[in-house]
Amino acid sequence: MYYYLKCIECGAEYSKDEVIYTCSKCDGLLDVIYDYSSIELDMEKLKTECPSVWKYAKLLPIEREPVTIREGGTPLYKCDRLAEKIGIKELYVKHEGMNPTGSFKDRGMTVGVTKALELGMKTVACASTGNTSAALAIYGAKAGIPVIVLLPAGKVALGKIAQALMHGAKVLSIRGNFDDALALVRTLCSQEKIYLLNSINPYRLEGQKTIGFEIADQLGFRVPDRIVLPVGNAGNITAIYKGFREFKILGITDSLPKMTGIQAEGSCPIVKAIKSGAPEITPEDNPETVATAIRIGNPVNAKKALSAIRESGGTAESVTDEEILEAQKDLARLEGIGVEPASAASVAGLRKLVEMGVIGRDETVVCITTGHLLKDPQTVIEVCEEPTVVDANIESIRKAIFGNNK
Ligand code: AN7
Repeated sequence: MYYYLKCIECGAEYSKDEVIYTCSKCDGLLDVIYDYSSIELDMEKLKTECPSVWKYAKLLPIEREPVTIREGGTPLYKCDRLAEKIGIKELYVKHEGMNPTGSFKDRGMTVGVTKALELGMKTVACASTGNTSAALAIYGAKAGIPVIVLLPAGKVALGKIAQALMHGAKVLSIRGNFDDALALVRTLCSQEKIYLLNSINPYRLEGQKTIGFEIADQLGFRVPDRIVLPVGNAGNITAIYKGFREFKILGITDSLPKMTGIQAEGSCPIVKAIKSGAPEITPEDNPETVATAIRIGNPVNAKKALSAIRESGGTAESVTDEEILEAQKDLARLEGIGVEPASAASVAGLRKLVEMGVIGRDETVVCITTGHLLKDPQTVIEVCEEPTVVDANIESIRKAIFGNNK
């Protein structure tokens, strides 16, 4: 398969055999470039096979047997009760929490870890707000190679740390935030023969673009008007847009969705850049939010994400922690969809943008819920009522359920 890497800033090109993350001339972000005219898809298979990351292997930059634990193929739920509450006609939720490790990061890691093996790299590393480290730990374990993860101390949800530890990663809790951890792991990977698997690595995003493929696929090769998703490092919004663009280039679909990114109010450099029209983001030094997954002040993929949002006619909006937690309950109680706080930002953002009149009530919208409820049990304990403790007899049970009058 023919493809190469190209700098989005200066256009410099790099061979697929190079271990490189950003342009060595100008430090710009790299994109994976294909010759689409040489890609032949089996349309019969595309229309009949169940969605999964590797269903779309002809559009992925991998030649060897993949390191896979069956990622992708997550459900796209039609959410009529939630749609009614928000006041829009057609709402779907793509629940990425149903991936093997409970987040969308598995899509990037099945491709990224396979690429590490292809390049002959024998150790992999990342910085993470949690989910990336969980996914890397698991795919590294499956591949049989050592994994190093750098986490911001005290700011990673319990379920994610549990995964990184149990699957055998070397877990370093650093006294600093995610942005500090990312800078450090980039230095480490430049000094040692360790493969960097944060989303600055363009191959990660190739795996994640399959979310776009799957949404079109699951809607019968129809494209929704809009995709709404949480934004942290801004890789996923970039990747999903690329997926939709590729399906359009290949003639499988005929339009593009408006890419709409949601950030937490205390951590929203992309939103500020979109609202001010600035060409670049201004990093935030002390990002803070209950949605620790997206507690990121200096998103590395900002340049790509700003283009995706602007080019598609989308937008970006911020939401408060309270709005996030309310949306988390709505997803859970109206639709049976259990998500971690960052994921609920998508629905909180949709509600706000509908109320503001920015999103039309007749639009077909897909919200991406990026991570599973069980990733962050601690926040659940803090925001839900405690269990009622009762004596082990039927009278006490009845009293607890019905009160005194029954
Ligand atoms: C649940 O794990 O950055 O905008 O280190 O875990 O592509 O960064 C997590 C990000 C949204 C944001 N929702 O996606 C990490 C990390 C959840 C996440 C995002 C993350 P990007």
